[in-house]
Amino acid sequence: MTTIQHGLSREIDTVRREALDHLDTLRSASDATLWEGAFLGPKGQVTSLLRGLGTLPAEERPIAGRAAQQLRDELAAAFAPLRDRLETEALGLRLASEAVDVSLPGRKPTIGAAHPISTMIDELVEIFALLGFQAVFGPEVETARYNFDLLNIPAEHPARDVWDTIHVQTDGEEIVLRTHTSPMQARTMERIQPPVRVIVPGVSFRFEAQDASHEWQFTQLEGLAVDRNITMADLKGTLQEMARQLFGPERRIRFRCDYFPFVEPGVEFAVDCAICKGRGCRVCKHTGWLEMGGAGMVHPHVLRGVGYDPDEVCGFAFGLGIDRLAMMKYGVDDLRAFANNDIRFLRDFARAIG
Ligand code: YSA
Repeated sequence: MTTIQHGLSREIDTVRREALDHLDTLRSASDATLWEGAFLGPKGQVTSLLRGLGTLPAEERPIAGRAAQQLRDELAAAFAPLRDRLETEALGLRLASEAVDVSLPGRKPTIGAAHPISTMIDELVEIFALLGFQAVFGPEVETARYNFDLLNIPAEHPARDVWDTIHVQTDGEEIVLRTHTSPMQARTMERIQPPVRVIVPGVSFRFEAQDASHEWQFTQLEGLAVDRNITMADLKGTLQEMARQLFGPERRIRFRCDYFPFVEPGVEFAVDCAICKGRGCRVCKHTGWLEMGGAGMVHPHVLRGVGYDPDEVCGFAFGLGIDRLAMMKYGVDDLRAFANNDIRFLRDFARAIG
């Protein structure tokens, strides 16, 4: 053996020992990849040994080449089964971690429900439909002409102060957020001829302090019936039947004289407080009764204002507070609960009324 062959043989032995020692320490597929790169890869130690053969004298190359090739084959043979085993283990681990557990319970979708006030409106529309009333809807931003003038409340009339009005425009035509649903009385009568029987559910707005029975934005239900020979008894019977259908026979109702410029005579309509069962509480201000609305026989000025002849036709009208009806129906002691969107209240409510 020449000196050169001797040196190469030592070098091959060193690489073999190092590679085989290192092979024993491999524990994962990524360890195996690193090992392969370090010894058998294009920049690995065995490959650089083979490349170095080119620098040997021609007569030395065949022997040295065989020895280096033998090392390569030997290491590749030792490495292949180990790499296969480590790769199979890695695949097993990955499959186990990515597996879908089909026994896990699914996530329940959140199902919404109608808002209590919407439920109340639907119920009222149904009750009044059975009594022959059709639901119509009108603008929430209204002219003073419909909100006041055509309801017999001209400018400078002191009754305008009763409705704490939110103005949208004061220059030119006076525009307001409607303070009640009553403007739809004139709008409806201008459009159709008697007999008229409509209800108007909708939002109203007032610049008003809030408490358990007052909101600055609330919902009303207007009612209007115009025909020949309509009397106060028709009004009373209609509201009595509505209350019976809505609350059941045990809830008592009360009519007392009241004043509204657009009716003559006028009444206030109240029910006995469902919160304290008429004994008196903070909601009914310790009277045992809660006002639900105003009503009366349509004033001749209003009929004349829309072109009807008050000698030929007459009618009744009413305006009910839907939030207050809902308070009494569902035993809610603060009407602000309907507007502040506390999800727990709405969820309990949806559960309670199914
Ligand atoms: C009267 C006669 C008619 O021929 C027609 C309608 C009316 C009612 C009149 N337009 C009106 O608005 N009267 S009212 O000011 O007494 O309100 C009627 C009802 O709406 C009240 O009884 C109450 O139930 C409700 N309401 C009024 N202001 C409220 C309110 N609800 C909650 N918050 C407020 N701020």
